[in-house]
Parts: sequence; C-alpha cells; structure tokens
Amino acid sequence: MQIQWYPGHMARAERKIREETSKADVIIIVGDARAPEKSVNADFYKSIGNKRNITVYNKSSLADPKALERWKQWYRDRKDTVYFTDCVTGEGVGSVANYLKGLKKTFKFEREARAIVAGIPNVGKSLLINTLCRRGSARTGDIPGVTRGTNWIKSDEFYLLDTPGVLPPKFMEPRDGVILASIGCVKDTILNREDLALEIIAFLKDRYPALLRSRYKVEPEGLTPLEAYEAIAARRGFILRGGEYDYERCASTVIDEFRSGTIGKIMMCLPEDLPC
Ligand SMILES: Nc1nc2c(ncn2[C@@H]2O[C@H](COP(=O)(O)OP(=O)(O)OP(=O)(O)O)[C@@H](O)[C@H]2O)c(=O)[nH]1
Ligand SMILES: [Mg+2]
Repeated sequence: MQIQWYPGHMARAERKIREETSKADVIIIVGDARAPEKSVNADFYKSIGNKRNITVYNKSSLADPKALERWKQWYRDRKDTVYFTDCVTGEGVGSVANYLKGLKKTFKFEREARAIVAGIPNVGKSLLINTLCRRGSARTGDIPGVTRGTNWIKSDEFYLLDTPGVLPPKFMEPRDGVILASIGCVKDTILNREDLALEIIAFLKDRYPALLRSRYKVEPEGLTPLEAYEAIAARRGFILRGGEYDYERCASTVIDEFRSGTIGKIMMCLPEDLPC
C-alpha cells in the first residue's frame, strides 16, 4: 500500500516546535501504546539536541494487555523510563503529572514546569493535556490534524504546549506507514481505504484470528485476506444492488471498528519485530 502525504505543513509544525524548545524544560513525546517505537518520530527529537524528554504511550486501554506487558518488560530491561497512559480510564496520567511536578522541586524552579507535548497525529496529545490540566482547553477530535498551531495551556501546576502532529518525512520501513494508518495516525484522504482494510484483515488473520471469529463470525483459516474481506461483507450484508460486495462500506466498518477497539485490543508490533 502506497502512502504519500504533503510534508509542507509537517515541516512548518516542526519549525514551530523547534522555536518553542528554548522556553521548555522538557519535551513529552507522545506515541500510541498499540505501536511502541513505531509511533514516535525519534529522528526529529534527536535533531532538537540535548533537550530533556520523556516518552508517553497513550491509548493504553486499546492495547493488547499481554503484548503491552512484553513492551513494558523490554523498556525495563533497557532501563528506559517510558510512561503508558490512557486518557479515558485515566491510567498512568497521574505518574506523568507527578513527574512534571517533581521537575519544579528537583530543579528548584521559581515557576511551574513547562513542557512541550509533541508527537505524531491523533495519538491523544491534546486530550492528554486536557486530562493533565483538568480542563478542556485544547481542541481534540478523532481525525489526524485537529491541532493546527502551537498553544501554551496553563494549569496551576504546569504549562503545557499543544502542538500539531508531525509524521516523519519518510518511514524507516514501508510497513511502518501501514501500522500508523491502521491506528488512525495518517489522514484517510491520502490513502486507499480498501487497501487499508485488506491490510488490517491480513494483520488480524495473522496475529488475532480469534478477533475475526468473534467480531465477524468469519473463520479466517484457509481464506486469503481478500476472501476474508468478502466473507465479512457477506456476513454484514454489505452487498450492492447488482449482487457485488460493497467493498467501500465494508472497509469503513473494519477500519473504524479496528481503530476504536470495537474489534478488540490489539498490538501492531512486538519487540522482536524491531530490526536488530
Ligand atoms: N480510548 C482512548 N482514546 C483517546 C485517548 N486519548 C485520546 N483519545 C481520542 O483520540 C482522538 C484524538 O485525540 P486528540 O487529543 O485530538 O489527538 P492529538 O494527538 O491531539 O491529534 P492531532 O492534534 O490531530 O495531532 C480523540 O477522539 C480522543 O478522544 C486515550 O487515552 N484513550
Ligand atoms: Mg491535537
């Protein structure tokens, strides 16, 4: 599947973040807990220089708990401090708040800690800010590209900068684009939704066949991904007047249900999938 996007507005957003860096004490890099390592634009943060940073993987309630535990162990083994949060359940958000409050004490700031909240699109940066600040100041929404400019949001305890999502100028591996599109970090207008649905079904068939069975009552064993796609369309009655499958409607259903966790909790990649 080919994914292309116009990097102009991403480059502008990167520039804005760079401009604000000197005003901040720390950068909070937000990724998606369903794709650790793959959902952070590591090269960009390295290029900012020596700025203190922490990584927060959000939406942890949508992640496969067993696989998530393996990632947590992987980070513990590497002695990397990584936070896993969920803004809907509130899990882990208090730990990030404590870290920020601790900065003020540790460094004896006379003012509240200031953090830039940055990351790829749609991972929940703005909702994380609202949850941390206990207010609804930052605009949120379930499509990538909701936040357009940078905006400092103040609470009594810290200042947080909301920033637009930034994707890397190119993916390390072609599969990375599919991973990020599957979890909703790439605008749907720049990809083919039917191709994406097929990729999602192939992934589920490979890693989570039980979810295809339980959600769509389709037995994927022995079916190609396309046959499984058509079986889902048939099960759901997505048939056009001439008897053709309604591939488009089926794609929308599969993509939406996958991203929202309606199909089930998933993990897009495991530590052993990383290139050595
Ligand atoms: N289940 C779940 N949904 C979340 C969580 N955090 C955010 N969301 C939802 O994910 C969508 C994106 O959230 P935003 O906060 O707008 O994401 P963003 O990273 O600021 O997105 P851009 O500004 O477009 O880059 C919204 O529909 C949120 O309600 C979370 O922890 N769990
Ligand atoms: Mg936002």
